[in-house]
Parts: sequence; structure tokens; C-alpha cells
Amino acid sequence: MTRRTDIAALRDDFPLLTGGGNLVYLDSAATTQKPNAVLDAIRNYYVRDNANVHRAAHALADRATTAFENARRAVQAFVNAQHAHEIIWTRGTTESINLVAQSYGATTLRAGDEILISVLEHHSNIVPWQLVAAKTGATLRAIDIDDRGDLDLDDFHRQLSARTKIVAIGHVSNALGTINPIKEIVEAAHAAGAIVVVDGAQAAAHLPIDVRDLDCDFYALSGHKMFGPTGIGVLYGKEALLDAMPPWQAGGEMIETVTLEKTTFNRLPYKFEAGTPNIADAIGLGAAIEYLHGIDGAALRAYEANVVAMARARLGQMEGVRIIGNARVSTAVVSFAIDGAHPHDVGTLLDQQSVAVRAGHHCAMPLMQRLGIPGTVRASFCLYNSAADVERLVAGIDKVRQLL
Ligand code: C6P
Repeated sequence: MTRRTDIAALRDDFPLLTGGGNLVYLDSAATTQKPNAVLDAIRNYYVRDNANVHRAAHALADRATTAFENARRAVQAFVNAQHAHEIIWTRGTTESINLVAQSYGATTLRAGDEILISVLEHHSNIVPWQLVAAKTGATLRAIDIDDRGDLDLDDFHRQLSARTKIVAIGHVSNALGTINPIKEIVEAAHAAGAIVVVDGAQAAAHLPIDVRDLDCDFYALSGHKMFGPTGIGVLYGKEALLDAMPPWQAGGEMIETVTLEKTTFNRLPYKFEAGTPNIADAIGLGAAIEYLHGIDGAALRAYEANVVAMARARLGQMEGVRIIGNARVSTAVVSFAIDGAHPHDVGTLLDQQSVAVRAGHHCAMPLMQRLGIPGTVRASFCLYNSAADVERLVAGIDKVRQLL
């Protein structure tokens, strides 16, 4: 198969970006735009194949089930899981992490155990652990960062101990773009007897993911941040761990037999998929993976790195603009502050120039507290952004500085 190398041409696949108007969309870390391939797959499913899965004896249900399970296999290949049944459908990263916290965490943690996260985490990788800590008597600890926004690995090794049972860590920071050294963290955590949960929400659109190479125990991601639809996500888990975990939601699909006295549970992955799943969006996510598969990964990463480096360089030269986070390895996020201006005002004024960015704490309030700032303005990039978008951002910031 020949993969596409002309990355600049990919923008034409996204109708929201090409439908007229002069929008510069720099908020892909919040959610990416969707290519025609994904929109078509969802529409085609409803037009041709819509039925409930795994239940009926008719041909339509067979087609729906095949498409749905093919999407699961697409995810399996995308993250390089050993088995398709290690892929659990969820609503997104948030639900995936809650599943691990409520099922694995609530049944294995004891008073005195520790859960280790980092100050870089999104609230979705903090609050579920606070809830399960309160329930079990476990303690939540957080790894610090250095001045660049990299994880302080010395602090990680200092805090890791035989008490640590779960390390829950983002692959990529949504606020600073920092890429964390997951392999190194997993190796050390396993040596200490802890399992590792990776929040991959911000990695999926930018990095190759190989759960077997990382050797992580769980990996969570969201379809809508990797060109797929909202409302669908994935939890990867190692078979042995998932097998030993109790279901966390109950209803149809997750059972094997039910009497009024007792229920036995379905095999993996269905044990964790109570109720009618989000069939259409799982198929849409499968289409997003196929779309990404059709693009040359090295060309894509080189293109993106170039646009982001340009943004960092141009903003870095602007008087009164301070880039927040300068990690040694990072992806497609550029966070910044403008002297004397509140991030929300900057966001609003950029929006008036049709430049869409996110402003605020980015659901990472402990990180903002650590940095001693109320928030940042965040420009986040992906495959459909270009040097021209960087120039529009720079011109927009210039105008903001004049206005404020
Ligand atoms: N970050 C952002 O603008 P959900 O909402 O479940 O799809 O993803 C939650 C989540 C978890 N972890 C990280 C690292 C994330 O970045 C996000 C979502 C968006 O940064 C919306 S708050």
C-alpha cells in the first residue's frame, strides 16, 4: 500500500475547514476536525447497516456486528495489542480511566497503598484516583516537573516505593505538549510492583502507539482527538488484568446467564460493555484509524514538527509573549501568555480574528497552580495546520497586543 506523503493536501479532506470562511483552527487538542472518510463511514453505517450488534438472527445485525468488531480489530492493530478482546469500548479517555479506577483500583487498593500521578495530569487522570483513594484509604501522590515542563524523573524514582500500587501518567501533556518517557516509567514501576495506566488522549493523533513495546498495563484514548467522532473511546488492558477485574457497569451484553439469584458474566471484552454500545461511532473511529493508516507516518510527523517549531520560533521572538513549557521532547501544543493580558481576553480577541485557540487552565488546574499562573493561551496543531496558520496566529497576537 502506498501511503500519502503530501501532508499539506490533507486539509482538503476536512469539510469544516474548506467550506469557505477563513477559520484558523488551532484547538485540535480539545477535539480534532473530522475527515470525509469518517463522516461517510458513519452515514453509510446508518444508511446501509444499522442494527443492534451481537443479538439478532438477521443479516442486517450480522453486518452491523461485523463492522463493529472490525473497528475493534482496527484499534487493536493501531495500538498493537496482542488480542482484540483487550480493547474495551468506552465513551472516551475519561470513562476509560474511571473504569480502571472503579474496577481495578477499588478492588485491589488497601489503606496505606499509594497511587502515583504527576502534576502535569488532566483532571480526568486526577479526580478518578481521588475518588478511589477516598474509598479505599489509599494515598494519592504526584510527581513534580522541572522548569522546562518535563517530568522530574528523580522525583519519580524518589516517590516510587513498594507502597506504590498504581502509576497513572499522561503520554502527552495537553497543556504543555510534554511527551513523557513511558517506557522508562513502566520499567521502574513494574520493578517496584506497581501497574501503569497511561492516559493517551493527546498522543493518539501524533505518535505511534505500541502498548506491547511500552509494556503498559492500561492505555486510554478518545476517538474525537484522533479524527474520529465524539462519544467513543478505548481502554486497552492486559488480558490477565482485565480477566481478574469485576465488571463496573451492569446490564445487557455483559452477562452470560442471569437468574433472579445470581449472574455469571460474559467473556472479554463484553464483560465491560454493558448495554447497547456506540456502534456507529466505533465504526467511525475505525474509519479514522484507516484514514491515519493511509498517511505516511514519518512524513506526517516531520510536517507537524516543522509547523510547531515554526510557531514556537515565531512566538518566541515576539515581545511580551512568553511561551509556557519548553520540554525536551514535545508534540503539537504551544502554550503561551501575553504580558499584562488575561488568557481569556486573548482567546476572545483571537477568536474575533477567526483564530480558534483554547484559553484557561485546560482542565489541568494543579499544573497551573504549580506554574503559578491562572492559565495559558493554547494553540494546538495537527495534520491540517500549515505555516500560513502560524502567520495568522502571529498577526492575531500582534493585533491583541495593540488592543490591550
Ligand atoms: N482534553 C483539552 O482541551 P475526554 O474528554 O474523555 O475525551 O478526554 C479527557 C482528557 C484526558 N486526558 C488528557 C491528557 C486530555 O487532554 C483530555 C481532554 C481536552 O485539552 C478537553 S478538556
